[in-house]
Amino acid sequence: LKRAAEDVKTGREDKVPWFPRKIQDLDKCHHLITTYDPSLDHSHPVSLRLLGYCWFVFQKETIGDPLPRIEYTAQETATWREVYRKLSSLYPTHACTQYLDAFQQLKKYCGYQEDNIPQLQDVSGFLKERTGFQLRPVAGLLSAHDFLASLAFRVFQCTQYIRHFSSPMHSPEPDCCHELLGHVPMLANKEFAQFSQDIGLASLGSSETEIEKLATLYWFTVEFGLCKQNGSIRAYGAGLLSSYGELMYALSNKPEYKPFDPEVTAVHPYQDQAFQPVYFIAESFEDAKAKLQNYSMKIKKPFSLHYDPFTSSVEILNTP
Ligand code: NLE
Ligand code: FE2
Repeated sequence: LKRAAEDVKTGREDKVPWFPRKIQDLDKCHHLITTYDPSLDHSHPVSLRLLGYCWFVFQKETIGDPLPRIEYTAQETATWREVYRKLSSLYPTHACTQYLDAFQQLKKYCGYQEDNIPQLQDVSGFLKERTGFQLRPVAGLLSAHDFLASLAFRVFQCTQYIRHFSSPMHSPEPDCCHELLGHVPMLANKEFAQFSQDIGLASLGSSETEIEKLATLYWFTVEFGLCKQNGSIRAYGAGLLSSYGELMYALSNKPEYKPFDPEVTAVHPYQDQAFQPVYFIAESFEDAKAKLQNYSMKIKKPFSLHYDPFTSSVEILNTP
């Protein structure tokens, strides 16, 4: 059977590099660049216990499995409380309306409150109903390649451990505060979900150079994006919405601002250890989405892709 299938493969197929074509293929895409090793990072140690657990789960996890429920310690919950309280006080004036709407819903349906760290399983179920996004636990930094590929299937890879209590207001690494307070509310928005998936789809079968540019686009939008809203500027980037320090800074008029333009944004240098030196402002999600689609169409690939939401798979079209 295997031989027969290979014989059927034409020369055309060979031009298409391997990438996940269906959601289950994501189980083959988790090349961690680094497992976050708290013993090597004394400024931001995270709980070893949780990290070890995530790592274990991650190795076994397959798409569709229920996500592990974590019993957080009193100290971890206290860290969450501090982060949650401080950030909630800023959201009404700093977060975009799409974020604020979703945040209300998450309080109502997913246990978002200061004394409770929401469980990924509950949040994943909520997102699935709103936008079809689902969460998957991950133990460290994934390659941009794998991370972006999962977005193509509306799968968002999430850490489950929490930042160290000594630095609640900013963390250079993702942690569950970042995922739950930064990413999740935005992923509940249809327009934004589509924008995120579009970055993922653009990455499938692209060269490493193109993927690096898409990762940079992702960085300045999904992580650190600002947008115009009723005459003012608001944050929609998760890295801002999960960091009290940077959220204030980003809207303080001190940093440099540039209009979101994929061609420019994709090649702008970025750094991940301190606040961003520049932020890109989108006119609206509609506009950002259209600009990104236009940008993606120009990425040279010997085929085009169509995502089929019924089967959660991509179809390859127009191979020469
Ligand atoms: N700086 C963000 C925070 O403190 O939550 C995390 C950014 C991860 C890319
Ligand atoms: Fe993130």
